[in-house]
Amino acid sequence: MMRVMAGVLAALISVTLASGAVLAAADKKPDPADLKKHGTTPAEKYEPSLDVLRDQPVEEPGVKPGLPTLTGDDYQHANQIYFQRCAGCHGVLRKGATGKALTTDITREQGYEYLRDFITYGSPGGMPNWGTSGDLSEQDVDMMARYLLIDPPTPPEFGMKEMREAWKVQIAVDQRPKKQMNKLDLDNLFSVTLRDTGEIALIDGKSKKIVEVIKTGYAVHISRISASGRYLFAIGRDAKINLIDLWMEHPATVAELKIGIEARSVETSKMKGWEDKYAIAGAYGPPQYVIMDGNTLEPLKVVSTRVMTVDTQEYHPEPRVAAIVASHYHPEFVVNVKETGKILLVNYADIKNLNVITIDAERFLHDGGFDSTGRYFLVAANARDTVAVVDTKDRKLVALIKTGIKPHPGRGANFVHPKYGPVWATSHLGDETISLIGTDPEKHAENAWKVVQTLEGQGGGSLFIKTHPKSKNLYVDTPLNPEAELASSVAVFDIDDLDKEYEVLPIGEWSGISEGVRRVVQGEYNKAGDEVWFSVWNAKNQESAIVVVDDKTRKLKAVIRDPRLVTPTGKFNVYNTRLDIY
Ligand code: DHE
Repeated sequence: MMRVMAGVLAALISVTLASGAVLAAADKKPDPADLKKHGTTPAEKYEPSLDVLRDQPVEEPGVKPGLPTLTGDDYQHANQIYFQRCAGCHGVLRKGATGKALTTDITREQGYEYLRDFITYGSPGGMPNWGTSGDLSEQDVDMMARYLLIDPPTPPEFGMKEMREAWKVQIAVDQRPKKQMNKLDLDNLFSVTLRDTGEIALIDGKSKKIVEVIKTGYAVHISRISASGRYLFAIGRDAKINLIDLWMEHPATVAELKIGIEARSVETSKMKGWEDKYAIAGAYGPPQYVIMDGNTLEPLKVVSTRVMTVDTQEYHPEPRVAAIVASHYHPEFVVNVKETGKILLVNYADIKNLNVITIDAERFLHDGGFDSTGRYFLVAANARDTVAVVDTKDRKLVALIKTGIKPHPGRGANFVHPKYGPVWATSHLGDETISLIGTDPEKHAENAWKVVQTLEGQGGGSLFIKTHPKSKNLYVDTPLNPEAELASSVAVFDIDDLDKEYEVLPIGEWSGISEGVRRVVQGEYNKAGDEVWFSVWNAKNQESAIVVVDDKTRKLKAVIRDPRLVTPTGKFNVYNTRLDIY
């Protein structure tokens, strides 16, 4: 998109802001205390970026007296910046999420200068300093301040009609193999997201060779495996799901569906008797989840998540669907709705008469996983520094537990603490701590659903924590830490002696790659639980790698370097993912 030159812009503003309410309010200035440079911390930066909605063309607003005019490329460009940088916190409709509401009744009251200064300098409340950090140019800041004075465009809907048009079955069920046609050790296969090429790589756990690279949606977020281990589901940010049949001689996509415009989560039915029957995916936009046939992806039911929030009980127009897991106790999916703070137990036994239990938890639910028994689901309400616990057997909320700042567990890590018994752990984006939460209400009732110990790791900016039932190590990554050394290494704790200082593994250095920040992200175990794999995640035009660590010795075991390994992020071992082992 073309950017407008500064001089032209200045002229435009003076014309368009020449009269009316906007100018009258423009002398209202932010508190001087707010006008200092605030750090753009990893926790502040880690917000949804609506990269796909960003690229949807939007209708230009008409010219209104007293309001700025943004037309053509400028308007589309401002809209793109908004969806990429701002909508994650302030909402697509600008009605607020973790950030404040920016509807025009508010912004016009604040006025152009106030908005411009706020965007430039940020605020102690968590608004990044987009201008002084250099992330947005002066022209961009100016354009955004004017954009916020104009009514927001309405994001597109994506209903059953659009889904059915997008649905493709490349290979019908009766044309697919009746048994596994390849010699792959499927249980020890890893599905690796190649984020910036819109692909996944299937890597053999033993030889560590890429056996297949498969085209997918844009920037796949996660892969999940059907209960039988045959089908792999990958969901792109563009809400496109690929159903991949691992039994084919060369595993490939057998069906595709797009369930919305932006999405992050997909899961398949795991209850005994319902294996592989259904799949579900949740969208960030439009706010909805979709139940599909597990073998063909045929969309069967679309359900909106637009309801009241748990706290103020006000209507939320765009609550995004975050993590989804499949219950092992009932034919149910556990659907976590971010902005409303509600956890939905969606029963798939009778899709026509859909039974949904709504559990009030806490707002801004994001990611989480089961405890070691598979009964309790623990999920981070990250902007509220809380972990919510749901009993998927008795179908109710068990606890809301305060943790460190902005917990981000991935699926979390389960192990037996030498003193407190079974615990589930999360690291944090906003501080260096690791919270260990007791998970055994039967034999360790006094410790259950409490933070029993807090460890100190390398620093904030952690995304994922990992161990394995056979391991004595607890690995904590810090890929979003601003210090390059911390971003490219992991801390390992000894589970038998958690008071001992952690050891630092310089994974980035071990990769042998010298260029780039070499962010080390998301440990994932092999099936045997004796190796842990880390992504060394560089920019698209730089080399990336996967580093394999010998879990017993904590020494380097192998480095996977391959020109096809572009921006590897998440890795999903078939066996561990399908059985929820983490
Ligand atoms: Fe993720 C899990 C959303 C940024 C890699 N991420 C999840 C889940 C959600 C989510 C809702 C849980 C899915 C589930 O369990 O069903 N992620 C978001 C965002 O909204 C956010 C903050 C910004 C965005 O616009 O997407 C975001 N995520 C990232 C990244 O920057 C990462 C590191 C690289 C990338 O792909 O963009 C990233 N997210 C991952 C991974 C998982 C994940 C690898 C699964 C981890 C696991 O072990 O289960």
